[in-house]
Parts: sequence; structure tokens; C-alpha cells
Amino acid sequence: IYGGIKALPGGQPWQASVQVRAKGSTMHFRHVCGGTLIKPCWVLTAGHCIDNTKDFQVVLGTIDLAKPETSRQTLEVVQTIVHEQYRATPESVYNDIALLRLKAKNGKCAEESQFVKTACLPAVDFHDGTECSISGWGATSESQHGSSQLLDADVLLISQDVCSSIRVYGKDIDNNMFCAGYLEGGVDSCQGDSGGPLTCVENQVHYIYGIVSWGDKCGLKNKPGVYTRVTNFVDWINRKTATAGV
Ligand code: 4AZ
Repeated sequence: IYGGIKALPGGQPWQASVQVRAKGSTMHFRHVCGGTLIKPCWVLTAGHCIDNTKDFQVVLGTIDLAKPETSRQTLEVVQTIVHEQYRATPESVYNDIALLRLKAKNGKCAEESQFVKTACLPAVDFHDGTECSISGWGATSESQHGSSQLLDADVLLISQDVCSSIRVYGKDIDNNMFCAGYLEGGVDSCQGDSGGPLTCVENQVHYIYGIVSWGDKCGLKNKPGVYTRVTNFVDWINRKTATAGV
């Protein structure tokens, strides 16, 4: 997160670290993307995060990836589902959404705690200008390599007209994407935050409204972050997660 601050323990309890097995290793995994816990056995992430030749695990309830933490839950991924119309071009990334099914241990996947909770799927659209929250371990203004501490930031939802205007992203934006951030730059998601949550709150309920997807670098003027519009994929998510309980 570019221009963010340290997240509070339990402040983003749906945040997942999506990790891939280091080549040849049985033990070692490295963070590649963010994700969002939406059901005890399901994490939502970006399609561009998934390489089906790799082994994935998900870490929940973590703030500092570099330190031991008793709040942490590590779960194997038994299935990856990338959207059938996912497509990346040099200019844009379409239908950038994927699901990870977690492996149950002793009959349970994620266990709810102060540090691990699900985010709700959105039922309605939020208005332009709504202040929402992004979080992740991705690149910062100080470090291209990201932060071992989870960071978060507030961003504003930007209208589709502005997002698809020539000075912003023009025709590279479709209705399954939206922009959020600040046209003046300075606060943004960045490389390594991909797949992670943009959540918006209504009546004290936290909704997973966007998935960190792409953008022109990070924190640049007139180049806000681009997010997958989760409301357009709620039926897809419900269909894909219906056939495997919790
Ligand atoms: C990336 O490379 C990336 N500023 C993610 C988010 C943004 C730009 C790039 C948005 O994964």
C-alpha cells in the first residue's frame, strides 16, 4: 500500500495472504497476493494471482508476515477457480477474479476469532465519493519489495465517467472495473496488494466491494487504482461456492 499506515491487529480480519510454494521446498511459501475471506472455506482473490502450476496456501489472522503470531491460521488451498472470462492484455485485465477453496482440518477451515472474520458480499452499489478501505503487504512509497507489516489506507470511489476519461484510463476500463483513490495521487494500492480487499462499510457491516486489480504504477496523479467490481460477480461467486458447503 502506497501512502498507507500500519493496520491495527484485528482491524482487517478478512485479509488473507495468498502464498505460493517456493520451488522444490516442502516448507517454504512466499506471499504473492492478497485475498479476502468470504466464507470459512473460501478466499476471493484476483485471477491474475493464480498460476495453476503452483501450490498455494492462505494465511489468515496475520499482521506481520516476518514474525511468529499466535493469531495466525495457515490453510492449504485444495482448489483454484479463475473466472472463465478472465483475460489480461498489455493494456488491461478483464474479469480479474478467482476463488480459492481452503482445506478443512478437523472438519473446519477458517475458525472465526478476533483476528479472523469473513467480509460480506455486497448487495448494492456504493456511491461515488464513498470512503472505503484498502489493505495489503504490497509495495510502499519506501519499498518496492513491500511491507512485512500489513498496511491500510482510505480511498474514495471514483465515478466511471472520470475513470474512463481520456486523462485517466480511457477505453481500458469496462463496467466490471472501477477506480478508487485520489486523482492528485499519493495513496494507492500497489504491486503485492493485488487480489486483496477494498471494503466499504454500511450500517457497521463490511462489504468486499473491490479486488485490487491493476493500475499505472502506484500513487501517480490521474492514475488511481483499478479494482474488480465485485457486485457484478456475486452470482458467479455464489454459484461457484455453493457446491462445497461453508
Ligand atoms: C500490480 O502490479 C499493481 N496502483 C497493483 C495495483 C496497482 C498497480 C499495480 C494500482 O500488481
